[in-house]
Amino acid sequence: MEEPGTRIVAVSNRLPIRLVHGPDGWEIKRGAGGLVTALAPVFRNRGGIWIGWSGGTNDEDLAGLMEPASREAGYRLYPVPLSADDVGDYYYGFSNEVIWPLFHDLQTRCNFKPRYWQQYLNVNRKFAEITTKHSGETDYIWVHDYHLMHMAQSLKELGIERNTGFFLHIPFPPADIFMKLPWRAQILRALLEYELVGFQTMRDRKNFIQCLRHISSGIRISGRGPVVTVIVGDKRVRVGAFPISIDYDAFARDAESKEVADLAWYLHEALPDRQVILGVDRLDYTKGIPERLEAFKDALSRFPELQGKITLVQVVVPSREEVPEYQMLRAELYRLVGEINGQFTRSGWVPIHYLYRSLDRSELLAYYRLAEIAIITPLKDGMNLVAKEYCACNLEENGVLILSEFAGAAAQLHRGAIMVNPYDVEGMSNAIHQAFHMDQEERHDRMHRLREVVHHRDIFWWVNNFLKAALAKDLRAFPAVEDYMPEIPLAS
Ligand code: GDG
Repeated sequence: MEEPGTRIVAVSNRLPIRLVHGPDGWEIKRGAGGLVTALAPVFRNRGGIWIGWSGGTNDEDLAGLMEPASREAGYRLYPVPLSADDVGDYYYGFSNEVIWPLFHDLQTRCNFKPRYWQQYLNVNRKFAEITTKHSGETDYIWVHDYHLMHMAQSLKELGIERNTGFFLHIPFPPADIFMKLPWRAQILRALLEYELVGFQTMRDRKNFIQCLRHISSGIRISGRGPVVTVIVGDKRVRVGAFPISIDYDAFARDAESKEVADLAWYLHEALPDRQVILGVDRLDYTKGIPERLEAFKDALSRFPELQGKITLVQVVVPSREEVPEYQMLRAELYRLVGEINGQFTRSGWVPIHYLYRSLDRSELLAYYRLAEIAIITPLKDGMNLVAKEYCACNLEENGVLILSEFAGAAAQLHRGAIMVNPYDVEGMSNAIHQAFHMDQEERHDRMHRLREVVHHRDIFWWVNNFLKAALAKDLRAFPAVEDYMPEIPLAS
């Protein structure tokens, strides 16, 4: 039975928008990245509230922009104002120099500064205050990702009762790694303040439960299947695995459009008589891009029949460019691409086409559609939506997916993909060779299988599963947008 009044309040570090300084001052554009791509279709259909940081530090200038942005998005946006200190220590510091590397098993990149933790607590409290201001007791507060693990506890410290759920988009590391975190007990206890904690895979859920056993001996698990109840003292918390996904139908439909088909044809015409192998990643040291370039180089050396017959199109979307480590990675990629192209290029063939920019959606889909092979080899990844998007757009079902064992997506896609260890350069090079020579029948069988999985386990399935575990109801039980945003006229 529908319970009117329950609406979703999503809380994430960033609002699903980007601020761009244009000739007439600030303009708001749709944000990029996995979380926005996943949740935007859900909110577009059902409305809701989204609370997050705007990405700037002078939100007074932006107050007037939120109304039109909310109207355009179809859901309400409320910014959490952050100071430069907040951004430095909570975002760049604790989130990106501690949790991000640690949770991707790269603990040597961590910088465990005590002051980062203090600011993480302060900013989580700010998010809790804004959430309190804009939500009511019957709302469902759905908190996203590693920046806000403490938020449910912050709400409780403010004396606020809400039904809260948390979803971690990145991996949860094994206990051997997690236990290095100086604030391990505080983080685990804070996560237990949510009513539901969701992970991408069963592996992440298992790691989390093992870490809980390290800090508390009296843990009991009740139930079976993807969602179980963890009982610690008098606390009962639902803990589940919910592999995030994409709006499959929208990707498949848009890939079929004339615009994308024409663009794909045009782009492939410029690369005649050869296979395109595609990589698409945010600039990040977790994505395994240098190792992949080394593997491509190795493949060109050991399998010379590939020369002139295969082109790697590597798209790298700029990200966290203010951070020195990311600047170093960018420089390393330019160096590697230059080295490989310098060694192998010959008249009429450049082995790597390197695109260091964000593509518009049609261009991205055109590349997905035209690529005979996709190579997605993160060292570790919560899920990796690019792998799923490639499958959805492969309408002819003749593409080959090379996928890292350490992407969350591997749990669902390992049967159809060629699986690789992203640290094994020769293994990846062999996989490129195998994919290049794969016959049409095997390509079709594998891609058909992959597309079935992504189709049946799409983003709406993901949201439904999470909400069912959280509230025992699915998306249809949430009111349509006009029921609770009457003062905002919908798109005219
Ligand atoms: C985090 C986790 C998890 C990429 N290039 C362009 C572009 N993109 C879009 C893709 C995709 C998204 O960005 C990237 O998502 P990923 O999942 O691959 O990676 P993260 O950004 O690291 O996301 C990840 C995800 O959260 C969701 O839970 O899967 O593991 O790390 O949707 O399409 N979009 C456009 N132009 C580009 O050039 N328009």
